[in-house]
Amino acid sequence: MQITTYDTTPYDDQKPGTSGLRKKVKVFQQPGYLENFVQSIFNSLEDFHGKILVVGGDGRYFNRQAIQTIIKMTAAAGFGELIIGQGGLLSTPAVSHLIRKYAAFGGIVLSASHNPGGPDEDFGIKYNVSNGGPAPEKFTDALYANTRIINNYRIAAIDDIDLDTLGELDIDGLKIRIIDSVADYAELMANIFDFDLIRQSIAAGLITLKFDAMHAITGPYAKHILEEVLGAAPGSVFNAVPLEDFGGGHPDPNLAHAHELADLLLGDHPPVFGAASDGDGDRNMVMGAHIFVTPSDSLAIMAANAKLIPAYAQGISGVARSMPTSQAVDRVAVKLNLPCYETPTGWKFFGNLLDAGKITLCGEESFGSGSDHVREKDGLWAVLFWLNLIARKRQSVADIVHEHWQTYGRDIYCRHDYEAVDSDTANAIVERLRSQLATLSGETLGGGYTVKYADEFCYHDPVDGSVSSNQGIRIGFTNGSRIVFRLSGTGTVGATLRIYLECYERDASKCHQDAQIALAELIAIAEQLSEIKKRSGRNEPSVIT
Ligand code: G16
Repeated sequence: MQITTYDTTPYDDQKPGTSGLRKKVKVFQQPGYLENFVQSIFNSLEDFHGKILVVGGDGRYFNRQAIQTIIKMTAAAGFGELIIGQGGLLSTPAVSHLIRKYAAFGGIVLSASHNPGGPDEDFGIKYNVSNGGPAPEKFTDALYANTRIINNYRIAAIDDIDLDTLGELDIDGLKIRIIDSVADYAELMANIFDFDLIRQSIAAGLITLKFDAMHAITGPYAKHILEEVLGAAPGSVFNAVPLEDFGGGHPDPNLAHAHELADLLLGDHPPVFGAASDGDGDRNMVMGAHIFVTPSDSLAIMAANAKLIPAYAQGISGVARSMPTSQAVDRVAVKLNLPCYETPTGWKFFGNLLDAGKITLCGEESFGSGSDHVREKDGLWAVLFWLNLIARKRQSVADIVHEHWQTYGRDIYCRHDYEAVDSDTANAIVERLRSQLATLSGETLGGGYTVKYADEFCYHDPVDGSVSSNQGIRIGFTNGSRIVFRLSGTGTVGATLRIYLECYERDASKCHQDAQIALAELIAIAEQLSEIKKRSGRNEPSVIT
């Protein structure tokens, strides 16, 4: 195999964010940009010669070109085998599963998740380690350091590979396997859930459903599992063909962007169950007839009912949530006497807890939930969990949620995002908040919200002892309410400021209030403290979820 070494110079903007490197496609198309980053990944790894690498992406614009480049660089780097999804397609949870199933050294996921795709939109690349999960901070820090000093990259002189034909190739000792993107994942799901029961409930008409794949990666997975295996009516899965630009949509499963689904579920004659997932298939939104389930509530309900699912019938070891996620799951943990961990935003922080067996279920407010079956959040897994639950409990989604609130009370929750704010303005807002932390405790804000604590979240990983500081500003009140401020680590334009708001309502008769109304006073306090509207010149958040 002929290998050519090309001289290069570093780009200074290749610091991985919350979940890998995400930039505009045009940034990735700069000469050597992708190559620098991929070579820096390889330069940060040791002892991978002859081992397996899994590669796949969500099918967005630039996916195929990037995969051809990565194949040539992988060959030059000395890996022994490449496993690639047909057409270059693999959902993020499927990559995680394949790494684990085939004991691969690691994997490369090509996706910018829920961000839009197309020549003028976003692309992304992320490295996952041998447990199947996103690389930990220690690795991404080393990777970033390597991007700052890189001076060459290596490419093997091999022709482009046919990504569409299943089968095996051997190129000068490098084995390349093009595999069915769906089969292994579908088998895994069948081993977790009671497919027979779900199938019977669908056949009996007890469950009707709609799944919006948003023209993203879960289309083929959902078509196969929900329609072909479980027997949902043809057309139950819609927007099912992955497109390079997601059909011009924004593949973010929330009420703002999955509006086709929301209109169906909140309109006349809704199905029993509705769901959507994002660009790379790791996020989920769950709805029932005339009800939206917040991701935080969904996690709590899953934890409370895990015993009804075959894979978790023997009990779960513990639960975890990211810090800005509501405290609903904490209440379940207390009642069931389970350990409960609070981690920084970013799925990578759950990896150690899952590997150590300290938790079985985990989730985030950002429409992510998952379990120890893989090391990524998993959109379709969450959908199947809910279908299994509905089939077992023979209740509507609304009844399941209301029964939960009856038992535990409701953590009324919402998130306000201010997107594409000028970076200097956003940093000044964070600094302003930071400067108030030392003196806020004990103060009473609004009409009677007394500050119990005000700090910046710092995580001490209980497994490896690593410390992650500056993970978001928290202001907790004596009545259990909370405001959290964070800068997003996944945006590609300016800065995205997130405000997470929650209050607790124990009285079930008051649990049905509109979240924006119940949280109105906290929203006003958040503005008083941060002056986001005043300083950014915005009248309202870009998105409310
Ligand atoms: C990624 C991470 C999640 C995180 C989310 C939002 O998800 O894996 O853990 O919650 O980003 O992060 P941020 O608030 O920093 O934008 P995804 O689905 O985008 O890969």
